[in-house]
Amino acid sequence: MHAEMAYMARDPEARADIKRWFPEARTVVFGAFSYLIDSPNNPSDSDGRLARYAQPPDYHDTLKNIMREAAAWCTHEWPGTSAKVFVDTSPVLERLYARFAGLGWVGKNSMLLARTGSYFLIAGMALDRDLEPDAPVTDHCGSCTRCLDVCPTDAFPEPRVLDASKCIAYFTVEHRKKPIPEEFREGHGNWIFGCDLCQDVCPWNRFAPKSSVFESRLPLHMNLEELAALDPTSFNKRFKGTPLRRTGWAAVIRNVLLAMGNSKNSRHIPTLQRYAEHEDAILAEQARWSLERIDKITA
Ligand code: B12
Ligand code: SF4
Ligand code: SF4
Repeated sequence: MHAEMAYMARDPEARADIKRWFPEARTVVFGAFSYLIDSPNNPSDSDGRLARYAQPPDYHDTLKNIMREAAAWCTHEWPGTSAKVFVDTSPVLERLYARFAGLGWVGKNSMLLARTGSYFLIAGMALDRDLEPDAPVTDHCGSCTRCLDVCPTDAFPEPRVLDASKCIAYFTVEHRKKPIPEEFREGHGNWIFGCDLCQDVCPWNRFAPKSSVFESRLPLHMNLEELAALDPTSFNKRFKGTPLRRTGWAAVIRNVLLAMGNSKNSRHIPTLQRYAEHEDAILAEQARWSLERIDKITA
């Protein structure tokens, strides 16, 4: 259930077997890095919401650097050892390996989850050397179903299985060059980048520690009108070094226009009217849908 993320279907055997990617691999070492910085505080209905992982600067470089330092330590400590580092980009089923490495269990929301919650990112390295493995962690979801119940787009066909083609995190971040399908638009609420609903309700996240490696680059809420006023150049400048830059102006503005419609706030009507005439057909259509939604609500 990959939606249209082509890279996910690439080389499936290597993803499941790390030795196809690094034949000498004997051990996989994982790090978990909390990205919890702030908590959302009373957004107004003129604000859009960002997922917590989008707050720090794009995490790939930070985590790669930390793991490279760890790899350098290993090769210095054990001469002749080779190590390969990976963060998202390599063709490895990272969560599966991280689970076997004892970092946590797979929660019903499909996140890797520990007694200290799930607000962490993972990064790994493979070594051509045997190390004593940690024991896998047992499942502590019990009879809880909060994450399954809260998902506004019904993205869990069963516990622990995510249908990415229904997930707000997928639509707002990865589904860039197409409109958001109508059936999911209302469910998006005010999310403009990612979604944390199925984590925010998880009782284990009450124990989540604050990040010690990431600093805040963006707030969790951003004013929709200010975002809609950005053009591609000012957008790229404003979001340089953040994950919003990779998703790009057109897709983020599409998300902003959708959030304006869902806000039910008539103050967004002039901006939506302007975008309804935009040369980008996806933005124009989204603006018209949102205008119609506000009209219906305010009538
Ligand atoms: C593509 C991708 C997405 C896609 C699709 C996600 C998906 N589940 O398939 C989209 C865009 C939707 C997405 C969303 C998010 N993502 Co993402 N994503 C990835 C990426 C790049 C690949 C994931 C992948 O291969 N999926 C395919 C499935 C088959 O594999 P899997 O999910 O890794 O592992 C599953 C199987 O092994 C299976 N499994 C294992 N054991 C068991 C046992 C049982 C009993 C069962 C039934 C299943 C099962 O369940 C595992 C967990 O889902 C990874 C990085 C990476 N390379 O792994 C980050 C990653 C998974 N994402 C991450 C994050 C933070 C998020 C978001 C929270 C971001 C946000 N706030 O918007 C959301 C969470 C949505 C959710 N509830 O899962 C983190 C998760 C960290 C963690 N603690 O788990 C990762 C690991 C990135 C990282 N470097 O840390 N993501
Ligand atoms: S991230 Fe949001 S849309 Fe995706 S599964 Fe979780 S609650 Fe549902
Ligand atoms: S909300 Fe409940 S069911 Fe979902 S992951 Fe957390 S503990 Fe498990």
